[in-house]
Amino acid sequence: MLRLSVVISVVFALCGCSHDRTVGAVASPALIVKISDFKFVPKSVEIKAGDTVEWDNTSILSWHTVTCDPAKAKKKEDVELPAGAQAFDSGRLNPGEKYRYTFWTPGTYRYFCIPHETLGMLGEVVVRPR
Ligand SMILES: [Cu+2]
Repeated sequence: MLRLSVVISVVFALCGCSHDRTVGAVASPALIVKISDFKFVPKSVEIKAGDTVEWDNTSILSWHTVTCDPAKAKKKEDVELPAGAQAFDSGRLNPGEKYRYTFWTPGTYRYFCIPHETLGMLGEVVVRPR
């Protein structure tokens, strides 16, 4: 059985077929930001307009959020959105859960984690024009 699956994999690799299991129109991420130890890693990332970022909560115990919404920040300076960009919020991300967001408006986005904003759990996405 193992040999058969190896043969099938080789055949698929040789024929160049796409066997992507992604369902629906969710874009694959340009990069991944890990959420661990009450930090976003890397803290600051740079992408191009239309790219998708995935946040991956690799924490064992804590839930977190990816929140870029001035209305939800305790401190104004912890959040920033380019003019015309929509606020967004992942909601509660339990350990092992992921969140994806596609950035269309160029500029600087500064975001935070709702329960840990005061601990300095902050991140930044810089979106360059295409
Ligand atoms: Cu957090």
